[in-house]
Amino acid sequence: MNKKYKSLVVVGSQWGDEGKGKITDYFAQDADMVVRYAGGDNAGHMIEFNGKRHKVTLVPSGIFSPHVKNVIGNGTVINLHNLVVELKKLQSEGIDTKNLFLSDRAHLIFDYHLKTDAEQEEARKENRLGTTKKGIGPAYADKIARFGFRLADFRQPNFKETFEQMWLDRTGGTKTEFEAYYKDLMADFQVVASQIIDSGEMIEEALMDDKFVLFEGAQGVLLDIDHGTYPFVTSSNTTANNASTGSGIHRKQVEKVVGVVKAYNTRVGTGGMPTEIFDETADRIRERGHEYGSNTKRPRRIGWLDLVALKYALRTGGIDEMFLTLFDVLDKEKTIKLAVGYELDGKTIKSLPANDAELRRVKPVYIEMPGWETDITNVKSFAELPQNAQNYMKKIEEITGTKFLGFSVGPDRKQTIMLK
Ligand code: 2SA
Ligand code: MG
Repeated sequence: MNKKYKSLVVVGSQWGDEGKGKITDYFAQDADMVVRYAGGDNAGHMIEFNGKRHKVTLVPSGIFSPHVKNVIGNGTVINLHNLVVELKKLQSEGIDTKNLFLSDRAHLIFDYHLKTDAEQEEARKENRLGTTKKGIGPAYADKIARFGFRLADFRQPNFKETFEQMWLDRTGGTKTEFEAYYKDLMADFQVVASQIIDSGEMIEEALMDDKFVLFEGAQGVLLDIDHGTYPFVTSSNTTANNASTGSGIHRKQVEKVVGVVKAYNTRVGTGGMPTEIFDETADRIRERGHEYGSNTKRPRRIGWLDLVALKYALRTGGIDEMFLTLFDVLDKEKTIKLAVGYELDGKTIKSLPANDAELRRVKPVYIEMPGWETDITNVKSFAELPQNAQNYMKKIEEITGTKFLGFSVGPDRKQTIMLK
């Protein structure tokens, strides 16, 4: 059904946790390949089917569809140890992981990156970003500064010596400690060694062969290192623009971009969030939506859907169509607010300010919509939605000028409804 596209990118349109894993898994059932092009094991993608809940962090969500090849692209950062732990966990749940491939151009996260991440957060004091402490930022910093190591480097004859020098410099550890670390590293490497490939070549071949390739974004547009709410962002380009660079194909091979939009906003970590709310509505939404960090268990901040931020994300993210998720979480609300404008220091502004202090001062202009106060978790079509829920979707489309491709009313695969 979804094979009408050759390639499709699924990205988050807010601050992450929009339900990308679920939507990717839905499309993956018809796909031949699923590719992760950015981020690392800071992501947490939840997938539910046959009454079971699964989670992936670095492994693409296509792993739950046995016919799908899953590729971790060159734009990602890989913690080999955590990857092996993740693979073992999936195997223990009966999931076959042999269809996983890793780009030899992907960079690696080592113990010293984790340590630096924690130290930098500490040093930032009240300005800490609230990172996942997975070493993501320091690993990308090393990549850009050309101090990084890639999977391909394991093939270098002098890899051990070069890496030893870096490890000793960075950690201040002893040679004996290095030997122990290196032994574990090599053991983890051996687990995946036969699955290391050239991701660009593998994807290109699939596309030439008329296969359907899905690109799975991590985090969301507003956490993008360039377009997000800097400095409270992650260290990669999360937008669909990076699907090509981060996987080794060219931009024309990316056909369509689907932006996953949660029915309300959440954010985990620091930074401005104009529509944030703190009352019992926020608590109700947090509980109903299970809004806790999937890796770190941190309670997520809750807010009304912010259409100014969403329009910005649609524009910078090159999003063609939207997919509404966690729609049923709003079932209990009597009134639902939508931010349709921003005021900064008494003046109307058109879009998201680049400066975080300004973003924190922004006053959203709201419209209020009556809620549907009905359980929609068993709805099978748009027509079956209560009128007020239909109106909510239509209003978002009207204000953003972008159409919904579908919507989701619960965590299960079956609770996904396509509009066409
Ligand atoms: P990092 O660790 O350097 O990428 O953190 C930088 C900022 O990016 C945010 N970030 C996330 N936001 C939402 N979800 C993420 N994944 C996990 C999840 C997070 C968790 O799915 O729940 O378990 O807490 C994710 N990863 C990074 C982060 O909060 C910082 O604001
Ligand atoms: Mg998540």
